Amino acid sequence: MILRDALRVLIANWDGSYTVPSRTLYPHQWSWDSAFIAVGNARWSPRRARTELLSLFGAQWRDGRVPHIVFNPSVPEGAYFPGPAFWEARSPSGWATSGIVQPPVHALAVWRVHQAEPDTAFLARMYPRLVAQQEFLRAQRRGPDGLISIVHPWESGMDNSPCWDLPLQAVEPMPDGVRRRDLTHVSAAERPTDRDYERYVALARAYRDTGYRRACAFSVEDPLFNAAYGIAERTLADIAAEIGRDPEPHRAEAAATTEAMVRHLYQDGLFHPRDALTGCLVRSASAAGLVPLILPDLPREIANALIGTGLDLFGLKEGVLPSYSPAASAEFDPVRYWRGPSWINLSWLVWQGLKDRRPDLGAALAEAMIDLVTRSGFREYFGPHTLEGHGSHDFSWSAALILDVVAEHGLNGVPLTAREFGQQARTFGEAHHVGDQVPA
Ligand code: 2M8
Repeated sequence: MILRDALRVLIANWDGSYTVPSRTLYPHQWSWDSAFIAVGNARWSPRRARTELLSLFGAQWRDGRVPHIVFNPSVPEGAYFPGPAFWEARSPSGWATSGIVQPPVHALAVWRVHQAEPDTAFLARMYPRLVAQQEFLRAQRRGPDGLISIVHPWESGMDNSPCWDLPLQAVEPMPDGVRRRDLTHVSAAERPTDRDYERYVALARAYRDTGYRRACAFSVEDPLFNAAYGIAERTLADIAAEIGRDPEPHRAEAAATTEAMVRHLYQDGLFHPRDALTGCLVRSASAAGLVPLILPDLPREIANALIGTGLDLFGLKEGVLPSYSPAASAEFDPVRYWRGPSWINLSWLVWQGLKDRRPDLGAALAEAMIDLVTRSGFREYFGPHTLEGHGSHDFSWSAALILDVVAEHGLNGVPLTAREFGQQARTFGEAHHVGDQVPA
């Protein structure tokens, strides 16, 4: 049932060459959403997963950046704000895009797709694009300590995490307010405040006005983003080896990133963001600080300390992972967007780092993710205590990543063989197939 429901969401949100995160709230292609969606689609339609990634990278800029939104020209400007008229950006291939990026989890997705159905031609096609994506970050975002900065909260993917409250104070809000579209679809109590939006838009406009070249009033080294950058290098080493390229430089870069993160972002059992403009650590209690568990070369004592914090501050034993610790009662909000609710993608990232180090806790997290969607459907996020769904309905990465969790962890404690899973999924998928347009 859960498999069929997940597939139904993914099929309904498919637009021919990519998947919209949500038909209502997010009617275009989003960068890290497409990576997570490809991880799930790899389990039943690797071809569709490859198409999703190729179509995203079809809008890559000449400088290597992969824009965080690729706009569908047939969706009206007013359907999403800020839309193409605001960003005024176009990829060399002619797509209207935004000018900012999101965490580079795409190499991981490419590798998962290849593992599901080996295809070295696909790897060879993606490799230079993934390398260019990393080179953009090194060229334009790397600071003297070897860490990558984000220049907008939207680049973190965890848009209104309490981590950004302090750094955002340096941003002057838009004086005349902004015309939001999100509140047409979701209750205001579950979305960022108007004041936050006024700052997001002012900051995006300022960055746009530099030609998308220079950081403005916000520049932060985020642990999730840097962990994604590090695991991308580690995965690029595997991809390089598979297609006869040299994996060593990627391994070295991954190791250097882990080391820089431990030296500069780690404190008292958790990774924290650092404000690159002031040099100050932004002490916080965000679950983003647990994501470096994904880095295989993280020193064992640091990994153990992170797991200890996961147990103490994030209730890891119970499984449901809040995006921000309820113990930080002044900032924690159980229903508002990235300020506390549980998200499937964040839980999945932490699960990746946990399942080999602590299989018991990994299993609890997997069960909790399955339980959340079984009770409340494929919602965008969930109350970590009530388990109620919030944000948009039929949300793509919640559906996709659950396919991946079920394929690996099984259902109701019963492991599904790859064959059983594939059969169930394919039978339903083929019956509801819509045409894929493979990008050139
Ligand atoms: C949310 O972000 C967009 C802006 O990019 C928004 O609120 O309008 C975030 O949850 C982000 O991580 C996600 O990629 C995007 C689409 O699902 O929605």
